[in-house]
Amino acid sequence: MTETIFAVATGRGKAGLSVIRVSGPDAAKALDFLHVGSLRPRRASLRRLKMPDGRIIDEALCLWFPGPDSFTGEDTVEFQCHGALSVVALMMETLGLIPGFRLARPGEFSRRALDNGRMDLTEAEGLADLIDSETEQQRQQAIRQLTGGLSCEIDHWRTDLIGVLALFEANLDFSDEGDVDTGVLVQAESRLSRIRDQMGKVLATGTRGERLREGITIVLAGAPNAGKSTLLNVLAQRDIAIVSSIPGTTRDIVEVRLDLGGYPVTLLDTAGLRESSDAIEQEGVRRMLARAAVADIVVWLRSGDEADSAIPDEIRSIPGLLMPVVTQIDRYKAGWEDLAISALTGEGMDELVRTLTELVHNLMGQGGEGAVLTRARHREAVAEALESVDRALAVLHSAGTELVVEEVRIAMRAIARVTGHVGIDDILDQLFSQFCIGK
Ligand SMILES: Nc1nc2c(ncn2[C@@H]2O[C@H](COP(=O)(O)OP(=O)(O)OP(=O)(O)O)[C@@H](O)[C@H]2O)c(=O)[nH]1
Ligand SMILES: [Mg+2]
Repeated sequence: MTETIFAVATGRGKAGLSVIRVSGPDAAKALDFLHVGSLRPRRASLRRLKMPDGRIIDEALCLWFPGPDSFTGEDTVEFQCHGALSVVALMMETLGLIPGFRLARPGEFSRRALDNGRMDLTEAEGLADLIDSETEQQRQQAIRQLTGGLSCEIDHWRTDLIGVLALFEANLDFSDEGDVDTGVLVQAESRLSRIRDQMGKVLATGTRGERLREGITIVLAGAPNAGKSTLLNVLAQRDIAIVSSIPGTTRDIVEVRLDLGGYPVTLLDTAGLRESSDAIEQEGVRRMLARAAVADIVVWLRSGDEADSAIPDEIRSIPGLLMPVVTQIDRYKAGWEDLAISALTGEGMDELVRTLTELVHNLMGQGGEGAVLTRARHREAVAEALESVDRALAVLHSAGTELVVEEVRIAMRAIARVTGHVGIDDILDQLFSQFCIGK
């Protein structure tokens, strides 16, 4: 028996309103229990919510969504109460008194929407990403996935792969010994090649989607006094890191989250790189190198008077992008080859931000472009499907039909994992019920 669940859907703390959601077979009981009475479906009604003894809890807008036309697909009630901590606490307590009602677990409403076929796995992931999104590009990517961007692409592949199976099926029905007509082979080849190209294109977006979800890391590195902490404070527009003229001021990593042209970025201020006998400073340098080694971009800062100094090998060898920048140009007048800034006067800062944004954009791409794989599990599944399609193409003209069909089946299973669509075997069972494969 499915339990009826309830939870506060809005943020914690004092607010104008709090939305409380109830979903499950007994959701309508909440309306009786709170003395709301009957409601017209999907219409907001202002009602007094009362305790069993008749005392008023709150005056609230009440909504009734009979299943299956609700977010979860189940009967659902929503209360838009006043956002007072006291109201929310009493509502939770009162709903908990209704037999068969319990507090929802995290994500349980979405889980039920998934189980009831109201959305697929990629759409559920898109919803989670939308709620977590901090920047415009993240929002665009999440909305795209939430509205079926990736599932549409996968559905196309699935339909096309079923089409390939159907070609063989139709052919085998009419041939005696399973010799496949060359016409069928040519058609299968062209369809499989098309699927391969489409999958290849989506896979070529690589880890961009994942990067956009997680944000990218930019490390500010350089010799002591290069102006790393000053630059971090200017970019963050807050006084976060300690700045002083004493070299070796920063030892710990100082992290700040930034929105750079709509992209989420974590910016790191680090200890200045130099030989030191100070154990704490040595540890700071060790931490800087460790973070630089896994950063997406390392900005190597040098003050104007050291602009000609070579970039140390430890920094040159990092796998991420390296961007050399000359600092404090208000103090040292000369022509610089690298991008040059003064955090004090703001000279060159626009160009620095523009260049960084461009680098980040190239790493992550535009959230609104095409179908994007936003999780490693998407990438692995599509790569597996592509391998099978490749193998099917390779054996198409030489090996038996069974091998081709088997590879197509594997490809279908792999992409079905992405959307979490079960029942793929049903489609195949139906398709192959008269299929004389392996006779
Ligand atoms: N004139 C001028 N001074 C600057 C500029 N940027 C930083 N400074 C000064 O340079 C000194 C060092 O700056 P910091 O930002 O602390 O340098 P850092 O690279 O963080 O140094 P460590 O933490 O010791 O590695 C401070 O006195 C700053 O005020 C600039 O653009 N112009
Ligand atoms: Mg510093």
